[in-house]
Amino acid sequence: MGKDPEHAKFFDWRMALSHAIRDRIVDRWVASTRRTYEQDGKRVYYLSMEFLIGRLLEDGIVNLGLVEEVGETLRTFGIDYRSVLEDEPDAALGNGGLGRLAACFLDSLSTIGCPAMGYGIRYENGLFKQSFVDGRQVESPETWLQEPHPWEFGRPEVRFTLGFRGEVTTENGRTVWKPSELLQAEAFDTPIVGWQGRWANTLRLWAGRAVDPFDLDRFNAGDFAAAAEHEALARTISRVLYPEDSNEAGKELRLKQEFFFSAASIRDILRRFEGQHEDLRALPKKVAIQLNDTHPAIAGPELLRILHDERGLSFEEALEITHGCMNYTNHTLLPEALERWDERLFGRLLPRHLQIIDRIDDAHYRANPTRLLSARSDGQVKMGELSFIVANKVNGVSALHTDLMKKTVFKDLHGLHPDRIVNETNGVTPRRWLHSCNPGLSSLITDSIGDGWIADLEQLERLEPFIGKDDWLHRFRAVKAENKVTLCDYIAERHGMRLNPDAMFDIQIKRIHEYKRQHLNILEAIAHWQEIKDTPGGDWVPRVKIFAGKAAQGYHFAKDIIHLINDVAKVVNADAETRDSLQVIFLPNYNVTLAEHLIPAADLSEQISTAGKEASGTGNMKFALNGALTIGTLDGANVEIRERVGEENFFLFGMLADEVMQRRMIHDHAQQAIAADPRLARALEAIRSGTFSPQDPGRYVHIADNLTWSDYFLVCSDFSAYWQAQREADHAYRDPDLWARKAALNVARSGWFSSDRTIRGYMCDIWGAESLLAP
Ligand code: 26Q
Repeated sequence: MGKDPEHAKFFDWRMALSHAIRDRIVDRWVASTRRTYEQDGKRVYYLSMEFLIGRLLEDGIVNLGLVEEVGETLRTFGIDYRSVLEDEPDAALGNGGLGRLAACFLDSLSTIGCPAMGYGIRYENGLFKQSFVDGRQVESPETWLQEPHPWEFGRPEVRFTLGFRGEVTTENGRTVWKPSELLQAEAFDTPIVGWQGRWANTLRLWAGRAVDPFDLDRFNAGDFAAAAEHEALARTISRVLYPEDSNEAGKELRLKQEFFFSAASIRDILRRFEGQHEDLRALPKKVAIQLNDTHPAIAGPELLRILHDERGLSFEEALEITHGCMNYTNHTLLPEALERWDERLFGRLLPRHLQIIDRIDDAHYRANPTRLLSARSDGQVKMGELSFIVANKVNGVSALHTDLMKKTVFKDLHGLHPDRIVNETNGVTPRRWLHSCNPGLSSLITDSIGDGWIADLEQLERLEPFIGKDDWLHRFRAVKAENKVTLCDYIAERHGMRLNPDAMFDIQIKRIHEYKRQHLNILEAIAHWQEIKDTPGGDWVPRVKIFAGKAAQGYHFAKDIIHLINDVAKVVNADAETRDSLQVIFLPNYNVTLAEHLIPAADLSEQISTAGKEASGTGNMKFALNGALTIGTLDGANVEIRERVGEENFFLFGMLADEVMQRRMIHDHAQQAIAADPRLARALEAIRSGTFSPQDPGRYVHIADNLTWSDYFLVCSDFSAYWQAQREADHAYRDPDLWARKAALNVARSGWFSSDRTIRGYMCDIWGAESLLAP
């Protein structure tokens, strides 16, 4: 780093260490790439608008097996290893579950040795930073690239020129699109190394650049600002991650981002293929493309356009090849989150693609003339339908979600193509989400069954015989207790609040959404607080309720829920009567790193979405794997978690997905529920009357009104059952051995939720890809 150790900051140590680790990764990376070329098997391309990576240094150290060596080396300089790791900013190139899933998949693809590449956007500003001012969310830009990023390799020679708008004409019988607005995509590569460094794949992120970065004529004419204007405009395309995780506004820049990275990736894939092969008809044998939701759906029409317009294949042949390569993962059934574009906006930006989409619709109709199911209708381009029609396989992300896809959004298309929809239940990488984030539990597991579980998580079931042994269970309890103390110290240091480490740590961390029902959780906390105040000396099971999560900037109701929770926390934490029994805290700026701190310390995992709304959830898996019990509805992957860990080790409550649909037919469902449960009525009244906002008593009237008069997500209707489940959790927590046994069974039986299992499923059911590692 060009510095004397005496003057080096943590930043310098981190950079020096990162470069040392990076050197060791590069060897494996080059070897993997070479092997991939030699074998010439099928390659997998994972196209995603989001990769929520978090930090990378610890990943590299852990995967190369250098933890001891690095620790010792730093010690000789008098430098603390953890402090160096903590200096790294998160790569927050995603909003939540979908982006984090992509990051876990990269880790598993490399661990398994599947030749694969992730494609995305190199956002200069990742997901906004969240802070609170008087309890309200305030956003500020995230600037992870302001300091040098040691993990990426710029590839200025890998560039593609792309265009928007312009004319579609015919030349010698071929259709030609002449875009009028050009820009370039420049590649930046990050190696993703797998467990034990046996394989490394590439994450390739595209950055926007001007075709002609500097206008010399304008410069010479003295207009210096205008001379650089091109470059500034081109760079805006990869400037910022859209912070909405459900699509509302059909923003032009968003569609441009989608086309930008999809088109650059398709060209890169074709260039690589054509470097090794002659016949484009072999493409489906060599290339599997996975669309992470509909955000890269335009990759389908773009591939088709190149094959037909530029390479001269017939439309039918081009469509067949495209269909043979493309697959689509659906992550939501919420109607407002299904991507749709106004056809005028779409046609202005991508005139040729609109024509191609019409031809896809025509071809689909001719092959299936029974019904009209088109990607373009009602003046809109429907990206879900487009993706379904183009894709070879379409998958849901949990058993329940896949089933509901067949019955709801894709009912008619599923009728036409009954073999197209498959299920691949999500998973999480055990390297980050157990081994690295929870070293205490990781060591206990390895002491008990060896370290084979890290790359073969179902080995965790071999823990079951240990759970009956008192001394083992005591060690298990001690690990959790220690993790809780560590978290208490972390929170005290950063947020000035001392939590009671003996209390049950009850944690809900995820994006703030009405369907995820953080307001159900805080309502129960209010009712619980009121009940404690009724009998202050009572024998209560102490609770610490921890919340964290960001709300989309324009989602006002979600922001009001954050404000409410912060206001409730203020009142409750200041209450001397209740403070030994109940504490509430909302931690700011939830991100991957904060999750790594929180999850190992959790006793209770809140997974309380309205049934039928959460496609899968993946936080639920991380908690179970780290020995938290779930309180949850039968939604998303909760269903499969409960099946595996055992119903007696899961606090189930609430309506089922079909009961939810029934209940909504009752026009006064909320009032009925409120009338039937005095605790709910009293908690709502406290919100309505300003108990938590005494200086501004009307602040939360609209929340109480919404819950009373509309309550689309059935918070009131599920309240009593939720309350009951919480009391069952209290009851179980009173018996520490019983609780520890249940928690340990959650760990032992969660091995199936490894993203290694998920990726093997994709390889076998969807991609037809094989590992290039010796078994
Ligand atoms: C689309 C268009 C315009 C602007 C934004 C968007 C957009 C961006 C992000 C729409 C959706 C998302 C993210 C969705 C998401 O994270 N879904 C979650 O995916 C997880 C992985 O499968 C599941 O576990 C969660 O249940 C699901 O909510």
